[in-house]
Amino acid sequence: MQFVTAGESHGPALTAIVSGVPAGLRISESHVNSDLRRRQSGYGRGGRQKIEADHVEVQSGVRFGVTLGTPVCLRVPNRDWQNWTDRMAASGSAPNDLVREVTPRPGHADLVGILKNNSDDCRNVLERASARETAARVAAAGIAREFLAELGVEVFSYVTSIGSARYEESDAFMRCGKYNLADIELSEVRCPSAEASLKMMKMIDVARIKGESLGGTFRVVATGLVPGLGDFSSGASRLTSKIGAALFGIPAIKGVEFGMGFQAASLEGSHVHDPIALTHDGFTRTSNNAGGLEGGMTTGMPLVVTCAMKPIPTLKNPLETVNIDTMEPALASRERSDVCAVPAAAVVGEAEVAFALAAAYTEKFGSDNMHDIKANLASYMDRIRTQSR
Ligand code: EPS
Repeated sequence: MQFVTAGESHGPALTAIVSGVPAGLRISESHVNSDLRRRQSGYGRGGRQKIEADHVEVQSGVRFGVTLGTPVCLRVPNRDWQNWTDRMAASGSAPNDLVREVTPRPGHADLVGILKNNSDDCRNVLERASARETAARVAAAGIAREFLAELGVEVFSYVTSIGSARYEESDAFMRCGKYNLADIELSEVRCPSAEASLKMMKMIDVARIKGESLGGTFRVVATGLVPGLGDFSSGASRLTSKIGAALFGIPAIKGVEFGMGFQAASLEGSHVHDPIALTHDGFTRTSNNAGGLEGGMTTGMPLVVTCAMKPIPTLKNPLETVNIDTMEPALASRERSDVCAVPAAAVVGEAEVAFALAAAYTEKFGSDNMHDIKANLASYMDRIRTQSR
């Protein structure tokens, strides 16, 4: 299963084409729309989210709510397009009063993008570099999530810090698979602790008053996985590489840790590796410091990945830059922006992980149709049960 997206932040729409989708998978537009809504929400979002009400239009690959095994094309219209029709027109020439973006924002793709593409207008870069594009990824991953749900896999996320406000968890890698999802969804910052949520929201309030922006960390968790997804035989085929690459593809993600991550580097081996035990259900682990991956393959324990997001580059009190017309020092563009988008990024993280997992399932169990995939999965699980007896 693969996807590609197209579309600019203030163009008519974002589009995703998902290929390799098995036939016979039930798709609910309302499930996809609910993920799109979750991506738009979160304390600290800016004015743009008051304009948009993201929803998906299924353009191909689905008939009577069931996939045909053909490419699925999804469209998410941009409501803001109506305010940009002349400035973002696909044909004709630029309006006489067009204001080019000439003060690149430090931290955004603006400067390096225009140098790379030989452009005199940062808008030619920022429109696509904008995290608005992640709406299309979330839509695409809606297909992956329906597929995973049929195979008993659930993917969710929660926020562990915003700025210096942290949610202190004990035994996170074992416990996080058991969180009450309603607690996370009801928190305005997607944090399961009401107390930590308040601290994070206060942090965002202070940043807003100061004209600052904030980053943070979030975890993505997947439960119900079978052991052996991914591969150990080459670097690129390791699921760790694939999930890592997918998560680093989200704008502003600066770090990805699997399980214990960086902490493992400072501990002795016996405090890191997860002991193997045998139960009536087969092999298990008595801890999950590896975060559900060993040798680039799923262990069958919950997959736990933590991501670090940097603060959003667009600042109300902007940093210094250089005007690319005059080459004089200037202040960076002050576009409308979010103060903090960590809760939204967590939902995008879910999407990336869901897609990587769905691709791993189709790689292992086939991708023609749901009936055969389920039969292949059942036979694999039978064989594993026999092997662990
Ligand atoms: C973004 C700038 C803002 C954000 C946008 C990402 O958009 P605008 O410039 O239209 O105010 O709101 O994110 C989204 C629109 C979204 O849906 O997530 C940027 O520069 O990256």
